[in-house]
Amino acid sequence: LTAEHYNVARGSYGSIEQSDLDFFKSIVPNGVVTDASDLEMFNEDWMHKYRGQSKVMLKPQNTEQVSKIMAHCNARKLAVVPQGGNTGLVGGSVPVFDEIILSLANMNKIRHFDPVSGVLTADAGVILQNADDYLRTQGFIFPLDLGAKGSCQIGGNLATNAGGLRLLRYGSLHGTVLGVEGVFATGEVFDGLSSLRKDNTGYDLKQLFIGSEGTLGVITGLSIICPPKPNAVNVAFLGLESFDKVQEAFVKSRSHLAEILSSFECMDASSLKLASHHCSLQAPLSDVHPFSVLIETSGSNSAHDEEKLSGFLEALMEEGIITDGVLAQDETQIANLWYWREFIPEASTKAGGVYKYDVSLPLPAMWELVDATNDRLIKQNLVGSTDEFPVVDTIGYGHIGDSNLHLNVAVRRYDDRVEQALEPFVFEFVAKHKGSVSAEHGLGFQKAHALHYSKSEHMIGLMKALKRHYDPNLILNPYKYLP
Ligand code: FAD
Ligand code: 2HG
Ligand code: ZN
Repeated sequence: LTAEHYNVARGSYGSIEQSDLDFFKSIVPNGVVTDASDLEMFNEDWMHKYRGQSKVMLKPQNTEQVSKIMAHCNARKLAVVPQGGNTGLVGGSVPVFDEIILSLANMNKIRHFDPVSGVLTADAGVILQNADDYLRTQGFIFPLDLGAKGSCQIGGNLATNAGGLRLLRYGSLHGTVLGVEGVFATGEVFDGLSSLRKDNTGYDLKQLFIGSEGTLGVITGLSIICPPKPNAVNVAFLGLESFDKVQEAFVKSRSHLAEILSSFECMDASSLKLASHHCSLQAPLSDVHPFSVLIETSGSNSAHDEEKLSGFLEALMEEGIITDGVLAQDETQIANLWYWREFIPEASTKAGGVYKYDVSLPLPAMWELVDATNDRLIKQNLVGSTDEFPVVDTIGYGHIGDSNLHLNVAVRRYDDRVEQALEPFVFEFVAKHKGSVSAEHGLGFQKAHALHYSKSEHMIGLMKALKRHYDPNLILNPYKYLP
C-alpha cells in the first residue's frame, strides 16, 4: 500500500538533484545506491504492506559521514528515513514518498568489549545475531533476543526500544543501554558513548534516541551492559485449557522458579495451528490445547535448575493447572520448542498479509480482546476458508511476563473492510483498559494516528515540542510517530 492509499500528502521537502548526488558521492563514494531494482527491497517493509518510492539509498561507514549527510539534508530540506535491518512491524523503516534511505548496514563493527564489566560498544549497524555470537565467544550474551535477530540491527533495536523474548529477565533497553552515539537531524553529533552504570549528572539525554524510531536522530553507535552466558538453559512447552490457567501458571512460575525464570511466552490454539500449517516440524505436544506456554529457565547450575523446573511442572500437573507438557532434553529440542514460538510472526504473513496489533493490557483483559476481535470479524462476514473472505484467522500470542499481547489478523489480501472493522475498535478496547497501543514495536507509520489512545494531548504537545527542537525542519522520518 502506498501513501495515496492512506490519503497522506507529501510535505514541502526538497527533491534530490544531481548536485545532491554529487555531494553524497564525495562523502560516501561507494555508498550511493540509485538503481531502481537495487532499491526495491529497501522501499518495502517486512510485511509487504507499506511501499515507498525512494530513489536514493546512502550507506555511510562512520559517524562523521552520517553527520555530513544530515547537515546537507537539513540545509536542503531533504527528508530522510534511517533504516536498519528493515524488520520493523509498523511501517517506520521505509519511505512514505521519496525520502532518502539512510542505511546503517555498512556501520557494522564491534568496537570494544570489556570482559570485566560486560560492556559492549559497537556500531549501530551490527546485526543482533552477530553481536550475540561475538558475545558468546566471550562468555556473555546480548540482553535482548527476538525472532528477527538474523536481520535486525542493534541500532534498529534501540530506535524501536525492542522488548523481545527475555525482557522479564534482563529488563528494557532503557536500562541496559549505557551510552549512545548519534547524529541529530541538523548534523550535530551527540557524543554520549558512556559505559558508566551509574551517572546521575544531569538529564539522561541518550534516552531521547531509545524508542524514538529515528525521528530525533540517527543512532550510529551504542554501549550496552551484557549479562554472562548462562551455563544451564532449560525449556518446557506446556498445554493449558484456559487463559485463567495460564495466569495461574505465570504467578506460580515467578515464585517457584524465581531468579532462574528467563521467559514466559504464551500462544493460543489458532497461533499453533497456523504455524503448523506452514511448518514441517512435528508439533511439541500430541494435541493442540486452547493455550500453550513456553517457559525458559537460565541459571548457573544445570542439575539444580532441572530439578527446580521438573518439580515445578509436577506441581502444576498435580494442581490441574497444566494438562500436558514436555521438557526439552537437549539443545536441538530447545531450539525446536523455541521455533514454534518464534515462527508465528512469519506464519501470520503466509496467506498474503497480516494486520498486527502489539498492545499492553492488564493480563485478565488480554484474551477478551482476541475473542472480541474474532467475533467482530466473523459477525461482519469477513472470515472464511475460501478466497471470497479476506480474513483467514485471528490469532493471539505474546510475552505474558510483560503483559504484552500480539493480536494478528492473517488475511489473504489487504482489505479496507478489515481495517475498518479493526480500527478504532482495537484501540478503543486498549484505551478503555488503560493499556498501550504500542507495547514494543513502536508507532511508525501505522500507529502515529493512534497515539492519543494512550497519551494525553498535553503529552503529545510535549513530544511535538521535542521533535521541533531536535529536528527543526522535520526532515527525519516524516509522516511517522507523531500525529
Ligand atoms: P528497522 O526495521 O530498519 O527500523 C525500525 C525503526 O527504527 C524505523 O523507524 C527506523 O527509521 C528506525 N531506525 C533503524 N535504525 C536506526 C538507527 N540506527 N538510528 C535511528 N533510527 C533507526 N520487536 C520486539 O520488540 N520484540 C520482538 O520479539 C520482535 N520480534 C520480531 C520478530 C520478527 C520475525 C520480526 C520481523 C520483527 C520483530 N520485532 C520485534 C520488531 C522489531 O521492531 C524489529 O525486529 C527490530 O527491533 C527492528 O530493527 P531493525 O534494525 O530491523 O530496524
Ligand atoms: C514476537 O513477539 C514479535 O514474536 C512479533 O514481537 C510479533 O509479529 C508480531 O505481531
Ligand atoms: Zn513480541
